Amino acid sequence: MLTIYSDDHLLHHGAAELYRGQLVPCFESPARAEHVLDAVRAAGLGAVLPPDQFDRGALTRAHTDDYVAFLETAWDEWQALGETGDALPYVWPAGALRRDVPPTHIDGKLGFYSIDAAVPIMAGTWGAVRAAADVALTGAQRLIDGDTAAFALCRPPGHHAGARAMGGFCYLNNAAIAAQHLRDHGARRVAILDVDYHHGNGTQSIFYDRGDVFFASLHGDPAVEYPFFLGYHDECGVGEGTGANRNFPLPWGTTGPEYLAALDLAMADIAAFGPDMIVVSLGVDTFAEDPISHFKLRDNDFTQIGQRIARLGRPTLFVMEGGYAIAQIGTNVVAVLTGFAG
Ligand code: SP5
Ligand code: ZN
Repeated sequence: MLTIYSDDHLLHHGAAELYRGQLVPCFESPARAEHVLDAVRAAGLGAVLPPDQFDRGALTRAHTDDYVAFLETAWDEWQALGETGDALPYVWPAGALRRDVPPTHIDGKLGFYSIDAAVPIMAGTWGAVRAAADVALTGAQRLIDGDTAAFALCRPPGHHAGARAMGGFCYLNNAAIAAQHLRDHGARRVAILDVDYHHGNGTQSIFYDRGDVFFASLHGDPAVEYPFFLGYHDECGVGEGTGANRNFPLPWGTTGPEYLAALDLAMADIAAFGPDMIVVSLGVDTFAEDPISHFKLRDNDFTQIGQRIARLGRPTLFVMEGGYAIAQIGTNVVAVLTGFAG
């Protein structure tokens, strides 16, 4: 299986995020992608290629133009204040506050265009984010050109980013941008399977009213887990998207067999939908030793996830999302990919 990868992710290296009243070191680090790349090479998975560059228009098929413009200029606006540390939001238009008037000051924009404070912006963030989207788009293009599978080694991840909001370490929604690219270039129906530990709130919201892109997610129950405010079982889609969204919230402590039983249900839904192509939001923060998560999956479980996805028999793009057990992130990702490749 081909892997798409760009060194430009190194440009993004957040210092801290707000958690339980403290600024704590970012779990989402450059070392994550380096470990995955090392494991891909060690396993002899296949060629590793740099991404092609895609037009900005491919980004605004999944995000609003004003949001992309915000990401493009946020660091310059922050720096113009004389700040040298990472830009972070601190106030949000929640509750009865107005969302209809975009602020002009960068402090207001940071909150207007985010759902949380786990999204530091520094000098290289936009370059890294843009490259990650190109990595996903290049993988999608390979499927269009006839490859049966590709691995987009994206960093930063994307599935918490909505059409006009960053959050949860995510800025552009790489999986959503790739899925839309598949739709725009030949696939009539696309299914996105999100196996990251956290609910893919951004991806769900982008396609929630769409009948042509099915979204299924297995994740920690939002009653007790980030992102808390989306990802429940009763979220089934709206309008033309009714029936094209499926959530499987699972309790803390979920084991491999329990997880795989839920995955079989998601697989049946995807098969019934009848997609031409599949996008997998591949997070391995379901791992038993993940430092911020509470599932109990082991390496053999990851292999079985890959095997089950392969049974759908459709061209499949894997897009890297979360996973914070640095020492094992590579072997867990490669277990899914080699399980798929057989
Ligand atoms: C892509 C992805 O996996 N994003 C996850 C975002 C999770 N943000 C909330 C993390 C809460 C951190 N908890 C740290 C606990 C350490 N004891
Ligand atoms: Zn996650």
